[in-house]
Amino acid sequence: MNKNQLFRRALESGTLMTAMAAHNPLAAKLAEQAGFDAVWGSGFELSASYAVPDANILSSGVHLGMMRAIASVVSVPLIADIDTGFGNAVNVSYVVPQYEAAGASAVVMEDKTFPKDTSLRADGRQELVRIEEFQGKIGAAVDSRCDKDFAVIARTEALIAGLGQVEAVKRALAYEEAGADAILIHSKQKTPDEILAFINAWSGKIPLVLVPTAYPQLTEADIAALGKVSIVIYGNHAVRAAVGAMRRVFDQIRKDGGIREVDKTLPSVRNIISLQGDDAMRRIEANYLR
Ligand code: SPV
Ligand code: MG
Repeated sequence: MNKNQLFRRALESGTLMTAMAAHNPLAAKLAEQAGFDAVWGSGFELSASYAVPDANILSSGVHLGMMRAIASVVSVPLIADIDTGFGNAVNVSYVVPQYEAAGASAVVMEDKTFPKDTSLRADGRQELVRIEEFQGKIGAAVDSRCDKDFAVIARTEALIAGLGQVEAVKRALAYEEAGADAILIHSKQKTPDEILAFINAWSGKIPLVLVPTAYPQLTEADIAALGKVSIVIYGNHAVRAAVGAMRRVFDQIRKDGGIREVDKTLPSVRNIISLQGDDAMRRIEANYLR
């Protein structure tokens, strides 16, 4: 089975998949080694790694290039975060095949206006496009994919925009009707109540996807028990872990006036060389360098 078939089968199996965010191939490799089922090609993380806001400041080409680099080093499926699809349905028709060709197994597209503002920021500027317009964008995504196993996940930001449950459910059902393979329902409430109410009200046939950053108390066991969720995405834990670790080490080196103390706390250079794929290069060397 190829990655797309694997992802499609898992999506439809009713079991919970876990996806860890990555902003570069190294993070994706570490996520795979840790046992996550998939990699989340997070726009938030990539923006953070460029130190710019998650607001379509980076071009689709920058994100696409990173997705290609990530997909080329991991064997688990990659779910690419294409934000709003970089424009209207015409833009979506052009970018979706590019993400497919880059090695992603799915895209997640959200129903906000382009350019977007990031979802979890307090007082973010959250404006949604009309339901019909987003249905057209889903149709464009579905019809422009080459492989029917490549998944199109529609994301509604109705709860993020404060529009309430009725609007969120109405949008999600409309997106299912338009051909989406799953619905990502996002919330920034500090408790899971809002998400649990949505899941309870969900009468669609396609599975749900959650990003529990704001309500971390909801565990994988809790989510699996709900029965309607097929993917849990950990949206920004790679970049937050990296920021925390770098800060600690950099501060320690400044405090100590050198690297003697931190050196023993860090992964070895040998470990990094191994993550670079050194074994594969040595095999090529042995076979072909003459
Ligand atoms: C991302 O990781 O880019 C996401 C999830 O879209 S969030 O940042 O929570 O909107
Ligand atoms: Mg995003």
